[in-house]
Amino acid sequence: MKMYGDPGKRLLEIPEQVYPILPQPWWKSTLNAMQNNRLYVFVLVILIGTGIAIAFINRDTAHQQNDIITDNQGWIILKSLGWNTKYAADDQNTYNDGIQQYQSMNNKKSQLHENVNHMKYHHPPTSDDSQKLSQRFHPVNNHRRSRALSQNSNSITTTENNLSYQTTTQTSTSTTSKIATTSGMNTTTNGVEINLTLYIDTIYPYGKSNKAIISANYSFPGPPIEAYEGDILVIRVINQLDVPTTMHWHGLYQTTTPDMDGAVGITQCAIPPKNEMIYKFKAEPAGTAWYHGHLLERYTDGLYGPLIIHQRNEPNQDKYDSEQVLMVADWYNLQAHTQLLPWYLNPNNTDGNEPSPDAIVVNGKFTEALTISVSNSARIRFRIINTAAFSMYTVSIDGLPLHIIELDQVDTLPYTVNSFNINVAQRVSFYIDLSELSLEYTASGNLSTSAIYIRFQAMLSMYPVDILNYIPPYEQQRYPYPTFFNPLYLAILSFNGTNSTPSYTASSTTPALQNTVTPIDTNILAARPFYQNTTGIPNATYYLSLVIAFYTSANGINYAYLNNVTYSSDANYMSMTPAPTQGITSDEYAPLLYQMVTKSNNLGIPSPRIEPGSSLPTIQSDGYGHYLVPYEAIVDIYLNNTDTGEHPFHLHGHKFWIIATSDYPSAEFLYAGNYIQRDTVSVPALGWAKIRYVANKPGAWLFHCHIEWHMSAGLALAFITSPQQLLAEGYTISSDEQKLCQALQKFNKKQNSK
Ligand SMILES: [Cu+2]
Repeated sequence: MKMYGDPGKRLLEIPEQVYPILPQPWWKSTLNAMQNNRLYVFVLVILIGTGIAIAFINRDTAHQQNDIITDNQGWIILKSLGWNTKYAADDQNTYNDGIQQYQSMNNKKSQLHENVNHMKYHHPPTSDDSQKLSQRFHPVNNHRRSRALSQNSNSITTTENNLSYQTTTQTSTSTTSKIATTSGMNTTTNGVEINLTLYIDTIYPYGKSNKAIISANYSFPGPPIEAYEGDILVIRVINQLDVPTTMHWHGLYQTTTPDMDGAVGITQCAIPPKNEMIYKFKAEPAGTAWYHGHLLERYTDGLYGPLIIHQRNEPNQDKYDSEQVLMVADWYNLQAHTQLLPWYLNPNNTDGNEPSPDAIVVNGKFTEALTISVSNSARIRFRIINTAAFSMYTVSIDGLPLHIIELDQVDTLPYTVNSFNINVAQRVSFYIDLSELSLEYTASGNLSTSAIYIRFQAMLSMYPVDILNYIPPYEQQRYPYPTFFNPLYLAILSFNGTNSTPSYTASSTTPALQNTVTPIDTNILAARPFYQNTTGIPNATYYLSLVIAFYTSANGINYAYLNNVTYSSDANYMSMTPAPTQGITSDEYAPLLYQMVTKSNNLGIPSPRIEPGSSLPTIQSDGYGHYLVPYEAIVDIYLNNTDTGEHPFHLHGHKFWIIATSDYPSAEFLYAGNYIQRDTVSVPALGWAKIRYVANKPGAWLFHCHIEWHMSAGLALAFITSPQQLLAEGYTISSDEQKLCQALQKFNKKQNSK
């Protein structure tokens, strides 16, 4: 794909095999079929006719220039990528299903262009809007804050980027001038505004399973979004589902835009069907981020995609020539929210067993269906994103050392490993150099091969059952793809440019490599930050100890608890405990962030106080999972895990230092003053993790286990950071945000009266 406004220059190499671009694969399949059966000529004629008709309909509503498609309002629609055709072409019924799906999808798409014009909240940002947003961003405040921060932390913040809101190019509604605007990124170091559209709708790429995938722009996974650090992303999320949804931008700071975080119930109301929300935020920090639905279990059913933020000078740029994103995830044959969750949170599920995944997918493809074709001297940066609902994986490539250079949007010095673990929501970048390939894996070596396996090995210790010999009680049907879970996923790296497959059989264990290590821990604490911190990290000023536990509640359901509180949110349809009657409450139509404004003096959360166990004041909660954090508090959090599973905890809007874990306690002393920062920490089973973060952003920030099932079981809390500072910075609830809540209320009322 091409970078917007930078035609011809490929920043991110995504081979067609990984993200086949429709409709070419269908034509190919049809042509192949034609050779076998003349009946298909008839089908082809119908298809071409339909295609011409659709093209004609689209002619006036969609403008196409090179790779960039815009709608009739000038919004960029990212191309549909990532469609899987392998299984659809495998048998006749599935193939025919697929053609029908594709046709109805195209019809739907052409209708969309008309529908959006009549939407209540449809409006591309006008120059007036940009001005209003600039005022709300308070660049002067940022300037002060980032200077203050740079003295006591190793956050990499440049003041010139914070000021870029003032220089943001005004958006125009004309298509031609929009493209001209984005091309400005070549000539200026200030961020530019990138306007994108994501249609959220269901697709059925695997015909026989009847599994509806929630897609962004009719793509699974969603299309890659790319920007340079400091750019302003303006992303219009249009909900074409028949249920509400939101979008969370995982790993983004959201400095001065706490309302753009996408966490339903925390920072916004859900977007009801046939409504939209325009997210506007700065692309920072640089690195591998991702976007995903943040309501119910939407992302388990496919709603996720990569969000890559480049730097104009990448620290390890001289080590690689091209890039490749790999999103690894659990595949479930059944719908997450309507079918799996009712089974999971149920008195009959006494052990609280999580639903077992049916397969592993990488970039939407099943094992051995994904081939990456390169030259035999390629140097590639892989960006691995674990987008699974449940599983963690060990990643390796046969015969190649992996040089890790990024963890969760933090650049590291190259750290060479044989393999590494990645837990849910974590990201790891590494580069490979094919000139380092072990001799036996080359064409002239023992194996005489010109392709090798990229391996994702699911860690079996995560699963509560013997997953290899287990049929979940809710599985009633066999599907054309593996119903029995195969823990070893193989992608193919072909290095003679002909899509060849490996000439050898993959062993069940990672082949040993000389001169490499295997990291001690899942968080890879031994990797060293690229930007060495000479002044150390700030001392903690506050303390919080959190005990992770799972146990059966009075209603017989196995819930998750942080300090004996299972997080309950009406907005997320998690309503196990009675909501508080005063103070900050769970309100579907008034997210926590809005309540910080409307009742800032009446939140009902005590201030920090000294408690046994620490000389530092302990952060307090209201007993419902809302924790009040003073502005610029430096908080040490101890996570004590009483559960037998490893839990990936994610903090929205912030990075934190990982000081040590029970898997690597000596890290605290070995790396004193220069700990690695991440935004997701894997807390070892029956172990602990110690992290530290600076509460430098007023707002409501979710802190939760990223295993989707555990989140639904209540393993979450919200940090309420300084309502006073939020007001002092001039934050107000916009009229669009209020309208969205009203629209949701209206939608729910209509649903309830049905
Ligand atoms: Cu968990």
